[in-house]
Parts: sequence; C-alpha cells; structure tokens
Amino acid sequence: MNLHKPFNIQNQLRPATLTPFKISFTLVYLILGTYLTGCSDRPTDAELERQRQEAIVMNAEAIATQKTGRNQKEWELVIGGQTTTGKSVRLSWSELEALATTSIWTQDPHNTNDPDAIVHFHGIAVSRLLNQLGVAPHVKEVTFVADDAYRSTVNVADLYQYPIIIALERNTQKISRSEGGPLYLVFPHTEFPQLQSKYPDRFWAFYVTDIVIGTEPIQLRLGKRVLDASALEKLPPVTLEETVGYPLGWPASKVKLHGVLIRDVLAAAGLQIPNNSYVIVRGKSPIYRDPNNPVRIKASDIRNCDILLATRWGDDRIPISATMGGPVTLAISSSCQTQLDNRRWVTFVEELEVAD
Ligand SMILES: Nc1nc2c(c(=O)[nH]1)N[C@H]1C(S)=C(S)[C@@H](COP(=O)(O)O)O[C@H]1N2
Ligand SMILES: [Mo]
Repeated sequence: MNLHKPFNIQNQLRPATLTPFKISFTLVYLILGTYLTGCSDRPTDAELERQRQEAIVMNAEAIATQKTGRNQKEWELVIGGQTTTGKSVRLSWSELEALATTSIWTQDPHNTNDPDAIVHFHGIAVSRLLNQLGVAPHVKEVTFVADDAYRSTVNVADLYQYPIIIALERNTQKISRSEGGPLYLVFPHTEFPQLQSKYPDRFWAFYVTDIVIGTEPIQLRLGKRVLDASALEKLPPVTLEETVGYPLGWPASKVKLHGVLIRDVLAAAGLQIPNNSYVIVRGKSPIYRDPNNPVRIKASDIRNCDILLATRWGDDRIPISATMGGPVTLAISSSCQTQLDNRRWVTFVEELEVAD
C-alpha cells in the first residue's frame, strides 16, 4: 500500500495554481466538452470562436480575482495541534514578517524555466515556530495544510535539524499566488542533498494556511456546542467501504472508514434537520470554508443514506492522523444522491451547520 501516491483529485483541487495559460485551456476544454457530449450538432467555427473569446474573458476575470482576492496582508497562519499547552496561535502577516529572519539559497524544483538556478528564499524557520509553541512529547510529525486542502507532512526531527522554512520572499520579492505564495514551504535541497529524496517536490506546499503539530484532538463545532472524542464514541459506530477522494496520502483501493453518522451527531447536539435544509460541512482549508460555495449536503441525504464523520480507517481501525487529514474526515457512501463535488471528501472537518 503506497500512502504517498498522489491521488489525482489534488489536481482538481488546485484551481489557483493554474497559470493563465492553463486556465484558458481548461475553459476551452470544458466548453468543447459541453458541446461534444451535450448535443449532436457540431458547433460552427463562428460559435467556437465566440466560445473561445468568452473563455478568454473568463480567464482574465479569474486572474483579476486572484490578484484582488485574499492578498498577503490578509493572509494568516494558524499553528496548533499537540503543542505543550494544547493552545494554538493565529499569526497575522505583520507577525509573520517579524518572525521571518532565516534565509536559504537553494534550487527550486518548481522553477521549470531554469531548474539549476539558485533561488534566495527568506522566511520563518519552522523550528522557530515549534520552539515558540512547544511540541508535546512523542509527537513525530508536523503537517502543513494549504489553501487548496493540500497537505505535506515532515518529521519533527528534520524540522529541528535543517532550516526548512515557511518562505515569505523569493529573490527578495513577495511570492505571488501563481508562484506558490504568499507562504511557501521550502526545503534547503541544495545545501542538504539528503533532503531531496526524502522530501521531493511534492512536499513543497504552496499557499500554506495551517501548521498542525502531531494531530489535533477531536473538536467538532455545532452552533454553540462542541463535541469531543468521548461524545462521538457514545454514538452508534458505522463503517463504510469506499474508494476515497481525499487529497493525497490515501490508498487508491477501497478503504474502510469507521465513524458516526452525521444524522446521529446532529441528533446528539439536539439539532433538527428540516426538509429542504442542508448541512454545511466546514473543514480547515479555505476551500472547505468558502461562504459563497459551501460544501453542503441535502437533508434528504443525511436522513436516507450513509454520510459519516470518519475518525478511524482500515481493518485495524487506525485513528485518522493529521497526515491523512484527520482526526475527522467526511465520508459519503457512493449510494447517496448527493451531487458530485470534488471537495466533498472534506479533510480536517471542524464544523457542521444546518442551513436553509
Ligand atoms: N498547495 C499545494 N502545494 C503543492 C501541490 C498542490 O496541489 N497544492 N502539489 C504538490 C506536488 S504533488 C508537486 S509535484 C508540486 C507541483 O509543482 P508544479 O505545479 O510547479 O509542478 O507541488 C506540490 N505542492
Ligand atoms: Mo506531484
């Protein structure tokens, strides 16, 4: 079983890494796809040209939103999990800038134009953050979570031994979104070549939003209530076996997921699910918290089919660690009617809300 085999959904989960070029091709492809599958009439050249022009406009809009969207100044980094005090911190951009005192010079595996070029990265040594928060005993791993729900897990010992940094600057410039910024996890590959095979390019996480030390305790918010592990353990256990779509780090074959049904969780919190309402599921990454496009499940699905909050996986019922997006992930039986949405395999589930 190869836990590190990248799962293909990650590519669908990273719209913002698309270069302008890739976006326009994607749009043209989507539009052509609609034509080719939607009806038997072939579009005329004039129609195709009009679609192409529309795609170009949409692409320009996408780039504009990317630019005007959440910029560096609004970017925050949350660090939590198994810290010595159990507390987490949320660092603002100015706090991050104040902590950025480490420089490294290294090749950047994502610099495809000039792979040999040595790039100067300036940022925060992860060890500095770990020292500040304190790492609870026996914690072996730290997981970096990105805006697009991508994850990258690094050994604590390596973070202390090497200047692995959260970079804020690349060649003295702020790092743009299309270059993986504003916060980019960078490894000193050139100075320490032994890191190249252990942490190849897929570990260099773009647009980092969260650092999880070890795995967080289960804390599920439902309105004013918070359910912890012992509250969930009181509910009837349920197991699903599905091919999962979590971004990265899961087996490609069918996997057993053990947890509790969302309808039981809502009932335990005293929440009703009126007809025609929805349950909104929010997870750690911003793609799972988009107010304009929440991950929502119909009340009828919550009632009629198996939708669970998974906390363990496999035959051995292993707790889902942060490495795999735990301690709580969303799992939906393929028998449910719920609309296909790439994001529905929510990792790091933190909150449920019943909404109209
Ligand atoms: N946030 C984020 N970081 C990411 C990824 C991603 O999808 N999202 N992909 C990773 C993988 S699998 C690789 S190989 C490289 C891809 O970098 P490239 O797009 O420059 O080739 O970035 C890594 N960092
Ligand atoms: Mo990759």
